[in-house]
Amino acid sequence: MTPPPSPARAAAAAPGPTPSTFAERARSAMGWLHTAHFLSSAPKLEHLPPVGLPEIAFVGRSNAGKSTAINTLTQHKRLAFASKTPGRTQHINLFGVGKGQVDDAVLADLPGYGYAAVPREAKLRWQRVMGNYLMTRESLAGVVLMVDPRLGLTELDEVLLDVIRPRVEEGLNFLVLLTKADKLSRAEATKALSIARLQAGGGEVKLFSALKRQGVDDAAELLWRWTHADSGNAGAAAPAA
Ligand SMILES: Nc1nc2c(ncn2[C@@H]2O[C@H](COP(=O)(O)OP(=O)(O)OP(=O)(O)O)[C@@H](O)[C@H]2O)c(=O)[nH]1
Ligand SMILES: [Mg+2]
Repeated sequence: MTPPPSPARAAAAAPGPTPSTFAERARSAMGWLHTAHFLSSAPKLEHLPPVGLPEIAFVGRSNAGKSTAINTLTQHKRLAFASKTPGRTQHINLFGVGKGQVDDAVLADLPGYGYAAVPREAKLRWQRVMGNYLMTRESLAGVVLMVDPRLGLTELDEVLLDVIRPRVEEGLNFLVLLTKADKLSRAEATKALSIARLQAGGGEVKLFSALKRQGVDDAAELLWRWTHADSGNAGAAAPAA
């Protein structure tokens, strides 16, 4: 006989009141993201446990701001390792997210690419690992490509776009976040957005600043929707905070 669900699981499954305005949905999504906690860390794809929950990968050049964005979105100071020194993140780090102590999604912080000081062999090895991850990770629900708009989409970003394009065409969620938007004037931001939109081939592109908390609510609400497409609430509401 199946045991009754634990109170935590039952609470997590309960739909709760349906927040209707964007502000309410974003607040709920931020509450959901705040439950993030370290799950596991792996130097290689084959060491990565299959979690079986919808996973969102943060990818991009070294120093683009991936780890900082995860810390900002989850409202934790040092969940992911952020640093001024490029190449800080060396492993694939997974973080579980879910209310009532039941994870219902995973955030993956990936090491950045394009860091000049990395030996060529290590670079190539890492590009293969990441290519494999993006092509084969079954539970992948979405990819957030973090791009420093002062550099624009680089050659390696273009390679990554090519790698994931077939999966995006099959429905994989994809978002380009233009990071460190606080460093741009309004005119520069507008220009960076239109260039990145062209380069991303019509994919969604948004401005993001961890420093000024710009675009944080938008990204949080989107991540929740990506990972709850089957809950019947897709496009509607995050669970009550
Ligand atoms: N001004 C500003 N600086 C930021 C922002 N986000 C990140 N940074 C800075 O950018 C640097 C790199 O940030 P990380 O989050 O470590 O970058 P990463 O993409 O995880 O880098 P790797 O782990 O090397 O791939 C740090 O010094 C951050 O403080 C932002 O929104 N505004
Ligand atoms: Mg990092």
